[in-house]
Amino acid sequence: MAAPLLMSEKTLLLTVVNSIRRRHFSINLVNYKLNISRRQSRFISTQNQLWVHRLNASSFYGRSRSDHHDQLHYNQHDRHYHDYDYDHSEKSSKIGIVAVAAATVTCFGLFKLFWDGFKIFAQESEKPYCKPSRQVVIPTDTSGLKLTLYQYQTCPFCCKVRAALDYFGFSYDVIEVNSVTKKQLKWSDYQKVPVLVVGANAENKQEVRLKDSSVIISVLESYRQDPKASITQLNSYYPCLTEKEGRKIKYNFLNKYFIMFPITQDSKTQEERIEERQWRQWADDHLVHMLSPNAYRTVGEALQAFNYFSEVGEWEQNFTTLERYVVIYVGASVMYVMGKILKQKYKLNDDVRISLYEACNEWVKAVGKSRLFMGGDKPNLADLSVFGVLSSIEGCIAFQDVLQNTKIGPWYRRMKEAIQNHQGAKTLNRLTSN
Ligand SMILES: N[C@@H](CCC(=O)N[C@@H](CS)C(=O)NCC(=O)O)C(=O)O
Repeated sequence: MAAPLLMSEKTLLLTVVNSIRRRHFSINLVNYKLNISRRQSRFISTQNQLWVHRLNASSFYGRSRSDHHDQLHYNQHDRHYHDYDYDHSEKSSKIGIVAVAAATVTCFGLFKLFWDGFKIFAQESEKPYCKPSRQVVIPTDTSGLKLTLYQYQTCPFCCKVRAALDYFGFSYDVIEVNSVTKKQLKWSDYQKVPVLVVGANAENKQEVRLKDSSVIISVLESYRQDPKASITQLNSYYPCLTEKEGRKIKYNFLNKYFIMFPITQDSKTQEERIEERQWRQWADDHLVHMLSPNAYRTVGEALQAFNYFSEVGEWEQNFTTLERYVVIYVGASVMYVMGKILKQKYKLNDDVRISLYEACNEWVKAVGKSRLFMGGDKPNLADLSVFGVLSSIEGCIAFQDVLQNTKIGPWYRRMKEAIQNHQGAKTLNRLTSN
């Protein structure tokens, strides 16, 4: 990956350039350990800069706070937040050496920047045409967005995205990705699903590839709130930090539970927003971990689950017979073992069903008796996320057990109806046709 290298060079460059400018050499570069969600921050963009705005504070956090602090900003190329904390005590007489070093580093940095940028551009532009597995057409969709969802039909994260797309009445094409060969995703350096590709249009000169289910949902919701905003710009508010974990790459999308919109258009209270974010995160960080140990609890249940996935994912149409059998039998065996590992990892009850029931009851309690949905009379993004995650195991034995042993049924059925009828589409049409 080019980004970490680029980052260190840019950091070095900035450090040297700033040191020359200020004629100070002792610079203490402090990596900001910024936990956006904990700070409950809002980002407001100005071109390539994101200003960090604390909801509870009256001033922009990102503005120059003193002579000793540069403003906190996010630059598109950095992929890191930095605060430059200058120590003004030391002065140097070695300006010449530093100037030569700076020039060398600058040249090298610029060359690398250009080269890496070119490689990324070349790599990203190679997406071949892929025939959609199916098309969802909502006649009332006036958003003007051409959406293509790369997905696994029963991946909980993809189900979350579909729940949001369907509820809000977006039309979209679906490309079912082969989970073994991933040939439909060969063009992408990000090898996970879902990926939502937004085609080029008047506002978006180039197509935009949205990664991560929560980012996708937040971008779509931000767009719904402010249909004049470009998707490219909205996507830039969710920068991705990558980290190598052995051979794996870990992706961390900042702000992914935050909606970016003009303050004046927000009809929710701060408490409602916080609650919505918390439960969206809960769906990703807690509820989702209940699924595999429960769906693949026994070899029989694992096979039943994979046959169900094959049916709803239309694997017969999308994969060759051999591929399908490999995925079903190998997949079921692997996931049976994985289920046991995940049970340990997430410290689930010995009887994994108990943990699943507890999670569902926790959600029912959070919604409470006085509201139809967590969002009140209509679902909010937390409702859609929890529903999406649970719906991924709808055809599994575990889900039937959940309906029989918890009180989640009525809420789940209300959600299903609201989504099937695209009840959120009214809002979409009203917002986007203005
Ligand atoms: N945080 C991501 C997680 C996505 C994810 O882990 N997706 C799984 C499928 S459920 C995946 O693509 N795993 C990689 C693979 O199948 O190779 C999101 O919310 O979209």
